[in-house]
Amino acid sequence: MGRRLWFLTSNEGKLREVEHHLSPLGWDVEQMKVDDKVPEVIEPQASTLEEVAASKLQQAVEIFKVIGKNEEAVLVEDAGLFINALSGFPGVYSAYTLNCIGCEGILRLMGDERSAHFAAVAMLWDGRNSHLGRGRCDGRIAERSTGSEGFGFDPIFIPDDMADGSSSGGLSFAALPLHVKQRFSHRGDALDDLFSRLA
Ligand code: ITT
Repeated sequence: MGRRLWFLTSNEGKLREVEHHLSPLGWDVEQMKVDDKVPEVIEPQASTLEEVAASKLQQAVEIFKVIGKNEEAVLVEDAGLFINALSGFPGVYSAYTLNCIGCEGILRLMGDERSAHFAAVAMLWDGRNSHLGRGRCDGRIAERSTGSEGFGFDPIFIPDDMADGSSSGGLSFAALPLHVKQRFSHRGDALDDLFSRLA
């Protein structure tokens, strides 16, 4: 049995990807719940993913303190889609934007210039200290929505080919199986950055 890691997230897609990435490294990832419910987190109005992640982590640790679990390991993550032609929008407002206008709304805002990136900040409380990892995936906004895997903006994001030769073959994240998305993903990258600092 691995070491337990509580992940505070309400997003089942993120949960699946984090489990997939960390279980081979010996972590038992469990969604953080209190009384069978994911605790509600207040996301601050902030201009960076780092600030949002730090606030989520602080709230997670506070909740664990109240129930006497503050020596356990807790993970949070904040991510966003940054579109160059829209000056980085939706960025830290990605969750709100997805709820309001969805992938189709983003497609309607796009012109010829379609470059974009996903970024993620993962933060871990190891029971004593906090640690941070950053990840990024460059790519472009597709002409239309495709694929049924993944979540969020996956149907409209096509990752660039990587330096190691990996290519999505022009497919969106939502058209790739989870283990292939993880090779490109900002989330996998942020987790690798974070856990390499712990090693
Ligand atoms: P938490 O409970 O973990 O905060 P969330 O869905 O609110 O879950 P964020 O605050 O990090 O997550 O919001 C990021 C938004 O960007 C959200 O709408 C996601 O669907 C989207 N997003 C983040 N990573 C993504 C990915 O890998 N693929 C597609 N969309 C992604």
